[in-house]
Amino acid sequence: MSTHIEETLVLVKPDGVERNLTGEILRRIEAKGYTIVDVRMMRADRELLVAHYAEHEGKPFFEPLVEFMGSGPIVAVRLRGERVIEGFRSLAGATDPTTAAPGTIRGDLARDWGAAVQQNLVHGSDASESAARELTLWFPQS
Ligand code: DAT
Ligand code: MG
Repeated sequence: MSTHIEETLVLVKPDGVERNLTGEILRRIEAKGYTIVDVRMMRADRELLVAHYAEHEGKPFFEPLVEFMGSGPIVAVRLRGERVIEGFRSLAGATDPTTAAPGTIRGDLARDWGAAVQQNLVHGSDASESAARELTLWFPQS
């Protein structure tokens, strides 16, 4: 049987760090069996965030999103595993925390606090091309 080991970028967003959910989120990732290859806590500057969310530039939620992502520290994780890109997206749940399924990070731990769907705790790359691009942005040395 062929294997498909790959890497993805996970971000614990400022709301996750602020709410002391970093440990709970990393616990779920490790319990699933994925490998944390690298982790760093940092504040992202605007240049990094604009590059990270380039696909959303021009959308009405872009500026508030960049502002929110720069509002506090973020924990960036390089994660490795079999089909981890798809697998972490499944652990994270749907973008809108109000409708994200129970059992998922967003479904269990996030909700609409009046800030639309912005404060949804985590980011996960959505494809191998975006994972490679985003990992280079957040982990330029590794
Ligand atoms: P995801 O984070 O599930 O990959 P996305 O890439 O479509 O979702 O959007 C990136 C982030 O932007 C998302 O986590 C929260 C925010 N966002 C998306 N759609 C939004 C909307 N309609 N209004 C406000 N924020 C939104
Ligand atoms: Mg996305």
